[in-house]
Amino acid sequence: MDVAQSIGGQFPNIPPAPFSPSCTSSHFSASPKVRPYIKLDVNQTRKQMNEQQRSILLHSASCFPLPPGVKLSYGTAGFRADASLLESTVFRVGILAALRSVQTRSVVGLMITASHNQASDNGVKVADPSGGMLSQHWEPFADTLSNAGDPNTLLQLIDDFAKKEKIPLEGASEGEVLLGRDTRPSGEFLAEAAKQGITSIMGVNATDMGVMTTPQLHWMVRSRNKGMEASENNYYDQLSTSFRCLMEYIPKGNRNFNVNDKVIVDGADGVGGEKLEILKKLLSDLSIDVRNRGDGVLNEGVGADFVQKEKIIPRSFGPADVGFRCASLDGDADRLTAYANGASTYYLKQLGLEVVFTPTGVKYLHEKASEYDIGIYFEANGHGTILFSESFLCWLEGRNNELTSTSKCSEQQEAALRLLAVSKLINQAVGDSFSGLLLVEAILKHMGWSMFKWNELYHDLPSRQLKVKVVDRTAVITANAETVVVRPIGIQEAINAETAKYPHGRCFIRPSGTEDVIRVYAEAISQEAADSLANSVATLVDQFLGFNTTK
Ligand code: 16G
Ligand code: MG
Repeated sequence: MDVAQSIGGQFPNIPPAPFSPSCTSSHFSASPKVRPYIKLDVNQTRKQMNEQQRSILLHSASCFPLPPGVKLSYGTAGFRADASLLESTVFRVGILAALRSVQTRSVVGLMITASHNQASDNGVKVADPSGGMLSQHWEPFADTLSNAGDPNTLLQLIDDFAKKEKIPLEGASEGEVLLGRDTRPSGEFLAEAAKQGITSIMGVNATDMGVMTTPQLHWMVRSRNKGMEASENNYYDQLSTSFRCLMEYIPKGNRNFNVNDKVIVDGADGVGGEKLEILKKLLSDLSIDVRNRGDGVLNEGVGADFVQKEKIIPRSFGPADVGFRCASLDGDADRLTAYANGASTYYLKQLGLEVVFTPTGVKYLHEKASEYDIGIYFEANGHGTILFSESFLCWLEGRNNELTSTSKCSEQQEAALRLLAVSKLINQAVGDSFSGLLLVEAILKHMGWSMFKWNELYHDLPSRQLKVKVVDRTAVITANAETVVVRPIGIQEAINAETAKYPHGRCFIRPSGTEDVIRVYAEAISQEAADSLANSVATLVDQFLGFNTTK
């Protein structure tokens, strides 16, 4: 079943397509022109439209040459690099997103962000019609397309791929790509390149949604394809309404228990801070103090990644905040400060829950979680969400209707209503720091737990994460959801021997999907032991693969 069918997608109402962009500089205007009507017989039309398509592509591609020496890969979550190198890549991803929209006859998303990376970087990724990440079988095409050396090669690649994937490019197709970007200064000119790429495929429209969080864009794509209202205000409305509903159903005994209604949020000086300012105005039961709203440098000494990796409080937080609940978002607001390591796995297993591992990356977790009625996924770095299957939600709606007629306002019905509200509060398309934050607040209130009580459920194991520069990170091949290294031969045995020296020690290495490094992660019984294990294994990595600098 293709994606459009599986989500019951409805084809959007699409305005006239732009036609034949002309370029005078690399940033040209995207004002749509109406396609002229040419009256020919069917075969002639097909040929004529193909030629139009070819010439549009050749012409626009010549405006976005690949900078010499640049070779990028789609990676774990799209392309990322210094923004000055990305214009051509973003243009090509625009083409790819348009082709995906034509193929699936659905709305697709294109997000320009480099998340937690430094402000001078940027990146681009595609949201599939389901609202999730781009289908993995399109990733090799993303790589070859973005690295095509000249317009003719690019055209040939598109032609071959369109044939293989049965994407109709005769000009009679329609499509729409929603375009979002974070607050990086380079976002605006890269969005122009994306528009040119999108509109280079005839019949496809680029809808610029402006500055938004990554989860907002994914949510909009999903909602549009489900035929639901999908504006930014609809998003705030859904989150605030479901949060209010959860507040209404707090068990009576716990209503006044959690005295402190304030939470302080570090917005990473990115898009999350400014958008949270809008959302918070709609929430009456919670007071959110947003810091690092964009007045400092994005991700510099702030944000979820900084807090998790450096284990330091972010800028603008100090002794006066001790005792308050605090949270950090990342640069595009799809992460909420770290909440998982080996100790949480152990705790969940003790509760009798099934715990499954996947390789690193939202796309793998999301896919696995969608196999369950309720699948909760999370990464140690703060990505995660909860997925409810369509069939479970359908059953729950039915159960709720049944209870309305037999036992309205019973505890059972309140439980059903709560679950339904959770399924609307938590972003079903992708991990979302806003919905994660609000759900945590609702659960603490529901349970009548203070932050201290919550913190006492289990104790995180001390851990350390390091990165090591190596000659070629692709030389590291892992298996079993990245828990075992199979290449280079001998390194896993050396890691095992080192780890065995530490009580409760665990250590994994893997090539990063976003940086040219090998990541080393270690856990042990004390911070000193975790640091020491991580350092020893980093030395091993350097000996096996590196420049041998850590002697
Ligand atoms: C990206 C991924 C994230 C993964 C991280 C690993 C998405 C939206 N994000 O941020 O899931 O944990 O890369 O990066 O897919 P690393 O391989 O450099 O550690
Ligand atoms: Mg992010």
